[in-house]
Amino acid sequence: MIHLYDVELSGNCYKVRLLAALAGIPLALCPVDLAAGEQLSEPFRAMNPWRQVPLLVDDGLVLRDSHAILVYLAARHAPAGWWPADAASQARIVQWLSTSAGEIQHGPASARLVEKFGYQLDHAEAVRRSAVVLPLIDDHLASRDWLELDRPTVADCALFPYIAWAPEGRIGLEPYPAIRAWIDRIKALPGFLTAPGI
Ligand SMILES: N[C@@H](CCC(=O)N[C@@H](CS)C(=O)NCC(=O)O)C(=O)O
Repeated sequence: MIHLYDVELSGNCYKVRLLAALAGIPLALCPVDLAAGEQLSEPFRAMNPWRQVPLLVDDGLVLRDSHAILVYLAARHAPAGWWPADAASQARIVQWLSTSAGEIQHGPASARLVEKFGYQLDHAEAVRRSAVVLPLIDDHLASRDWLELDRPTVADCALFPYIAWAPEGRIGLEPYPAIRAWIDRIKALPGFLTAPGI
């Protein structure tokens, strides 16, 4: 059984739960109580010295980082299509994994950390960064249904949580009709898994 150390309100964890649900990969969820500092405990640190979720354990393999986990699960356990076989298609998807870890993390995800969880980050800066990346994504999606390869892939799973949760960081999605339509398309996929506030 594949185990995911998980926090329900973490977008990084939701990326993994979403792919698993859409691709039909059974996961055993192991909830981690961040507020109680469980990620700092000795048993958890022994598995992940970075003290972060998500953390995946599969048959002796221990993996941290949502994007590494997405690639592994899709390549190893998902039906063909979620992670393509050819280098050019893989690289096209990795563009979006980098966008997720960079512009999205420092934009809408950071704004939500401030508004929902009280983190001492610069909300105005997160709003400014969101106002750069969201129009680029909206333009990109104006002429296609999915981020790459004309089908849902791990790229869509990586970007969905923090974009769909952007309003929780006081970043409205009204100016972005193509993003809103993409969110609705993802929600309509067979097996879609929701999360609180989505
Ligand atoms: N690059 C990592 C970032 C993971 C991360 O920041 N996880 C947060 C939850 S979303 C965490 O575990 N924080 C631990 C803490 O707040 O002490 C990924 O993509 O998974």
